Amino acid sequence: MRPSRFFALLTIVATPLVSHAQLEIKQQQLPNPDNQPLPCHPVPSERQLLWNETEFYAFFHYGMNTFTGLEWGNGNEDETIYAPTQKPDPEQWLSAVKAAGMKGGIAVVKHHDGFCLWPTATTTHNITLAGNDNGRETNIPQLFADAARKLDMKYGFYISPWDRNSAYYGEDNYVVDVFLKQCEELAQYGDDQFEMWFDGANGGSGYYGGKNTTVTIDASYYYDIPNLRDRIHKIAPNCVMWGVGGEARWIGNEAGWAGETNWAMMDPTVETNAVRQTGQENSWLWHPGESDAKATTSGWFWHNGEGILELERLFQMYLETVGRNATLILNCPPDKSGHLPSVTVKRLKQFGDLCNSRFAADLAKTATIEVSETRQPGANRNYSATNLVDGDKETYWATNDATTSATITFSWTEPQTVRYLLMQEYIRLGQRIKDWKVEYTSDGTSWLPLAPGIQTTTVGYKRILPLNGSTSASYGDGYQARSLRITINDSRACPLISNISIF
Ligand code: FUL
Repeated sequence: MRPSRFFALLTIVATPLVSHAQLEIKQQQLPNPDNQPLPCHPVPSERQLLWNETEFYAFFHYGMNTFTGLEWGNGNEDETIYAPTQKPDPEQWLSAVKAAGMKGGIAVVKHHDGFCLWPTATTTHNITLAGNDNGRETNIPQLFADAARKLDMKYGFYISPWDRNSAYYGEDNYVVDVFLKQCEELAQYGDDQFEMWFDGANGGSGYYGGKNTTVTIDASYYYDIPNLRDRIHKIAPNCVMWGVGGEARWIGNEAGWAGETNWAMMDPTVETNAVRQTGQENSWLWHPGESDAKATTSGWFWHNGEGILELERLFQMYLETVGRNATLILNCPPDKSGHLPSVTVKRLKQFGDLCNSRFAADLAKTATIEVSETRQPGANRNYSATNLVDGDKETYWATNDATTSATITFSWTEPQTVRYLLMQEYIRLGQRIKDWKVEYTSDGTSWLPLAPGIQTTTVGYKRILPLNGSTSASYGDGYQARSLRITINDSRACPLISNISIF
């Protein structure tokens, strides 16, 4: 090649189509008649936003282990062991959790033992060979999806990538002919699914079609996740692929708590539980946290003598997950009859009643609101403080671009008893707030701090602060507030808040 042609080619290759500086100028020049703030990246996808709004939903661990008493079956269990004493009733499961205020549920339809609760074409290890008609004739994912639609709830399925029954596990054809096909079969039960749950567990050893051996895989590529995502999203576009699927993250513990500081961003290649619990302020990926926890006292699956957690413990979990910018998936295992036991049903109803009474009258709605600054309105959009209390998730209060600190003060003519503060950022444009505090005054002059000992750093999709600083005994006598003041000390970009409630 002649040198001049070589250098010409090099110049073309070395010149980026649009430099960063040019891109910024272009963005600023875009017409913006509504004066909308620019996104503060990364931002959630539409399906991640919808998923976040589900907030609190149930896990139903039910299957072969319910009958063997194991937590992790080996994969060699005879199909006839699965023999529900009554016809399993997913509508009963979902009705019970709806009474607790949950907005949906995920049914485990294949655990690590590989037994499938639907008549799959991929393996004979499924309900068609169950021990009785109750088992053989109950297609769990089908009934679960039907019940969710009837009850106006969201639904999805847990399908274990690890399969201790399959002779092919560890080879390519397990992924192509078994796992991906099973996921596709499940997607066919409804294009309105909100989440598929892919557990990371892989204990290695198992029956594996009689090999009784140990198989190790590298989950970072073995399950062909990009292909899985594409195939499922073609069928169910709003279905978030959880865990191994890479669209939402495990919160790093199974005890029902997220970090007080909790960013929705995280680099998924960082694998420490400490980072999963807090996320990362400066990460490149929107990777929000979900906390999986048990409502009962022993297993994920129901066992003889299974008890249910105390009401206040459940409420604490709620505050430490939903109240800390994570979603909560709370496990409520059906028993051998294929129903939730009556103690579970009763506790769930009590929990719903407790939440309804503690979060009853929203005092923010009756307050006068004063803010230190309000963003300049646009032609068809304003950013005023009334947006904080209008119940519309698409409106928000904002400051001007250059302002990253602000105060919002709620005042009443008479002192009010306050116990909880709930705040929500408008996360469609990114999670921003990184340092804030809350205070109150009862005499109108001296301000006292609230939520002692709690890190008031992040907010995110939802933050609920117990104002006495205790998540385990949060109710108490409350505080007599004539005014309550929120001070935002620092934010990654101008703060955008869609909702504030005070109870
Ligand atoms: C874990 C699994 O190994 C447990 O059996 C359970 O399904 C839990 C929700 O996830 O990693």
